[in-house]
Amino acid sequence: MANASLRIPDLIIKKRNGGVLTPEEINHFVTEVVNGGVQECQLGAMLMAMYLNGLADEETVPLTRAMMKSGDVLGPWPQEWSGKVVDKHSTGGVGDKISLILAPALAACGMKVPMVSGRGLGHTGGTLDKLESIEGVSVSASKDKMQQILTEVGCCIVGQTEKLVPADKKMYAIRDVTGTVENIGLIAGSIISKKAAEQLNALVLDVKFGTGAVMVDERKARELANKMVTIGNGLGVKTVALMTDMNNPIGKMIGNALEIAESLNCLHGNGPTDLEDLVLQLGGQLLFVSGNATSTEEGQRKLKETLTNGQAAKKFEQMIIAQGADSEKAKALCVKGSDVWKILPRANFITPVKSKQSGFVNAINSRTCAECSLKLGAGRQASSDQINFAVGLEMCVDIGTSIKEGDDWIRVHHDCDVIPDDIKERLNNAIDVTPSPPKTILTTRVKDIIS
Ligand code: IUR
Repeated sequence: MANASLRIPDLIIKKRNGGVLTPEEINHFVTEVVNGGVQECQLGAMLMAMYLNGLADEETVPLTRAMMKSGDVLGPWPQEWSGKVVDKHSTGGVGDKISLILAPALAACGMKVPMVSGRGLGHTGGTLDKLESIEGVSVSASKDKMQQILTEVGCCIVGQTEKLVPADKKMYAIRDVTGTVENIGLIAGSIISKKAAEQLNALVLDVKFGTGAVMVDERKARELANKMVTIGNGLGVKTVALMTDMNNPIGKMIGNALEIAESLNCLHGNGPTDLEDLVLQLGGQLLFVSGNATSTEEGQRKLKETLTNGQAAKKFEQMIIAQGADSEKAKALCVKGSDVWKILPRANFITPVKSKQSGFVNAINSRTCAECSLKLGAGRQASSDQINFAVGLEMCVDIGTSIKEGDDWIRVHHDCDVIPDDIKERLNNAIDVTPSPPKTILTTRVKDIIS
């Protein structure tokens, strides 16, 4: 309810002067943002005051709660799902297809995963775009439809509706044009409000740092992770964050259909080790913190079993059918050993790029790979851009692989006749080959766990 005694200009002045807004003041402000009682210039001024003076935890928790309550929330979920409604959020990385594997694997463990996901914009790809590379799959679903899929299958991956967290939509649009995006409290509030609106019991956050991450700097990423964990727990969602290394792309594939193909391999227990490790580590934490495993190790074992016994792949098949895929095609796609390229879109040309040096692969610049993939058409530079689902990159080497001059190190899947020179040039520079093997090769991307 609007509180007539609180004037918007007074709240802006209080924050501008370094004051700490009360939950009532924050509630009033957010309510008025959605009701049209705050002018855009006032919202811009408040966001700048928040950006410059920072937000205390006493402010971020009520701010996030008010944002979450600004529109529809999912649920209430059936009583028998209590303790089982879980989700994961990633801050975005290159080749990040974790959701496509983790959601079905969790569903196969009896969890309910109402995953509201995003589209790609900029250098990282979006889970929704990847799913849409499967013909017929729709990523829009009403609340009722989501509940039906969760009842029948256990997981769905869909986009945000207009009604879910409308305050974030308004605030983000103004942050984008007022230089106030990069504030930890505002970013954390924006992310957690959307996840909390799913009415989760537990949430695991994959907070990435390194060349391919949105937040390159590890210290900043850690600050964001801590803030999100505080807010999530403050809203009653058991929240844990994993700090993960994003200096090299995840798995071997970058691009929409290519990442679906790699996800299916992983769902059948044949994924690249770094990809499977991250799925198991994130999911193991989630099963543990939600009380569905006695330890993270037990959680990991349960999930691993679903990848080897075919249950996770079956859940993926059921999920895409429930979201609109043709059932015969879905079955043909998801059966173990399937030729997925009979179903998925394939690029017209596959051209290898050769190493210019002999030695050992020391690093692969994930940001450069992502930007090249984007330029081939796998992502969008503006939100209205059309995506080419078939194009992308397929890496032939791992960190530490011994390589000779002239060996293929990456294959470019493209629809243009020849790979543009600038992409070739950039890919030539994306691989770092050294005379001796790297001193350390990461056995896991997980650097730290914050709970
Ligand atoms: N993703 C979000 O959901 N919100 C934000 O503010 C940013 C990324 I930056």
